[in-house]
Amino acid sequence: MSKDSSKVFITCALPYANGPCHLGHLRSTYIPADIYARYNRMKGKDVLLVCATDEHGTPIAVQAEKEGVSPLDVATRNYELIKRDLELSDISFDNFSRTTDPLHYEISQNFFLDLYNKNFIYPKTIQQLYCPECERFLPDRYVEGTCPHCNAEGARGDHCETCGRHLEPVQLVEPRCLICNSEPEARESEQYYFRLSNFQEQLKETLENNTQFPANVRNYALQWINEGLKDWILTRDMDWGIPVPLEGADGKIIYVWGEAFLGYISSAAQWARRENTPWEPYWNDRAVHFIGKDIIYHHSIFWQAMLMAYGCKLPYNIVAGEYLSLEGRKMSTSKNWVIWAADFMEKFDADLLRYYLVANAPLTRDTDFSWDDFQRRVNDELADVVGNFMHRTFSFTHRFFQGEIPEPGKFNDYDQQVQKEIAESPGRVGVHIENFDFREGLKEIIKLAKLGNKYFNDQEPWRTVKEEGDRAATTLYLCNQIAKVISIIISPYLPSKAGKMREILGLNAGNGDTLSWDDAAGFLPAGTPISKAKPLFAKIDDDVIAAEKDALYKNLEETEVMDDLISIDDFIKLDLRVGKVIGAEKVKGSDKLLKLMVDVKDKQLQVVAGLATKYSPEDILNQKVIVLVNLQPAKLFGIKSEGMVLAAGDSLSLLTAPDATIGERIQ
Ligand code: B3M
Ligand code: ZN
Repeated sequence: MSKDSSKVFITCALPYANGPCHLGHLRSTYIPADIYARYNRMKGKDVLLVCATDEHGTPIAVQAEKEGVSPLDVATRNYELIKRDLELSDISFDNFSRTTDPLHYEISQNFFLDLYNKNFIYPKTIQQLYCPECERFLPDRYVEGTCPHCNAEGARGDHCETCGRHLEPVQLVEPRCLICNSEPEARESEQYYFRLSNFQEQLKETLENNTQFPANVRNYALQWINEGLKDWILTRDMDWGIPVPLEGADGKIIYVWGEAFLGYISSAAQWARRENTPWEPYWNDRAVHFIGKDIIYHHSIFWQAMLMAYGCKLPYNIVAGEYLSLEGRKMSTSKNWVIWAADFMEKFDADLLRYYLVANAPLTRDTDFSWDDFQRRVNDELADVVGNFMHRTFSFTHRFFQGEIPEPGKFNDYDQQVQKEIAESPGRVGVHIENFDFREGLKEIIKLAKLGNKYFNDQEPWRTVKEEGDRAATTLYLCNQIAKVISIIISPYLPSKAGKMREILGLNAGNGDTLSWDDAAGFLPAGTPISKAKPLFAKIDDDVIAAEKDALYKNLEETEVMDDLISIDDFIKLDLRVGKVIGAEKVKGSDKLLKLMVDVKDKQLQVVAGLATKYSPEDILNQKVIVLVNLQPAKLFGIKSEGMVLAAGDSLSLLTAPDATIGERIQ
């Protein structure tokens, strides 16, 4: 094969070792990276495709603490699962490492030290939450509390799910330690910061001038940069992680995002040691990162700034795959609204998934996995178009030409047009892949198979074979050439199916990466033996899809039962009574609140209610209302409120029970 000596360093975002892979991971990151790697290998480039599991970070530590095992146990278990999932998906890594590997520790610590020695990392004393009960500083995710912005409860130390804002643990109102539930206190602690703000201008320039970066990456990143970059805290007080390699920094680790990127390098370095060859030339020729869109910030800003500080070449591209939803709903592992890679691959070939996820939408758009659509694309596109074309070509060759590619006659215009398509398709598909438009490349291949079917139909070889002349031979000659070029250029997308196609054509059936892309359009000589056609793509039956949907929706029902329904015991806890409003006045300074006195027979409760925009004190006085009487007292506008008067949400329509007796229980 033609050898192009240039090298490509390709990485996939390191999956967290806190669970196996699902289809979302495969769609956004691993499948596109693998297509790109396989294509480049076929182009004769020297490719290094690396990844590793990201094994530090609080979620893994929290999970381990819950299970009563070590974080390394949790990480190891998940490393095995993830590695298996990625193998099942046919991702052709040259190396798959772990961030708990000693080499990764060494490389990350050296990198940290380098930046520290260059004064890009500096110490600063800050307020952090300390749990006196557990006797330790609490990392972000060990704390929960009320969001200071939107008042939502259960906000995490670093993020409020309700309003989406970033938080610092010390900002939480009424924080609680997630380990022991006691209230942590703010204490001073020294941490190390990375001078991210120094790189504001340089990053801006890089992003503005880099026309290679896809629009989603550039636009997001430039927006953040324009909002202004602050220095970034790079260490934590915690056991699980890579120790900060500085004196007096005992008990401190490098923040997981401060070392995870180095996993790209340490995985390559591990490979380089094994292969006894340097990895640096790969990085220096061209580095391409494949990531999910949720970590664009980290790669375009943090990582690039760290590389600038270190003083090495920046990545050629950062390709960010957008989200995959499932049957129109957001995927959720906690609700089991998810398809795990291993479950999928137990029933279907990886290539069907690879096809579907690429064909479904461009990488830069969110898209949806739907079982019906998956079935439709497999049946209508893979089976009916590609499979059918190959099958009729190979069967016909057997039936009428003794299983050999026939000698063609003179090409007419139509034949020449087909010949031209064959010659041009590898180039066209290649350009799309080089531009990271994987879907467009795949569409070209399907178009070629469609052309093959049309040509076969138009030429009617079943008729011309009975006539004088070599029309049928020419038709089948060209159809076999179409099959051949498809069997090669579809290889980055569907490596295993492509191997099966090539097996029939007597070509290298194994790893397509060793085939030359540029020679793909070369014609097989007449007389080349063709094996018997074997079905390449079986159609998926309706009942198979129905069973998958049933299983999936059952998960949803089960978790919804758990999530949304309460038991009768829960309901009984609510002490709802009929009460008579015996006093009502406006709360001074508020146009929403009324202060009510409600008689519920055995006591009188003071209730502050948000009803003033709809009811005047006179409207409400003497009404028999429904009151929740066992509510924890709270202060509203500085006034004590001991219960809740029920009203409909938006309309504020008051619930009343005119005929009921005061004190009667609602049940
Ligand atoms: N471990 C996974 C994620 O946020 C994270 C990626 C690290 S890449 C250096 O998707
Ligand atoms: Zn605690």
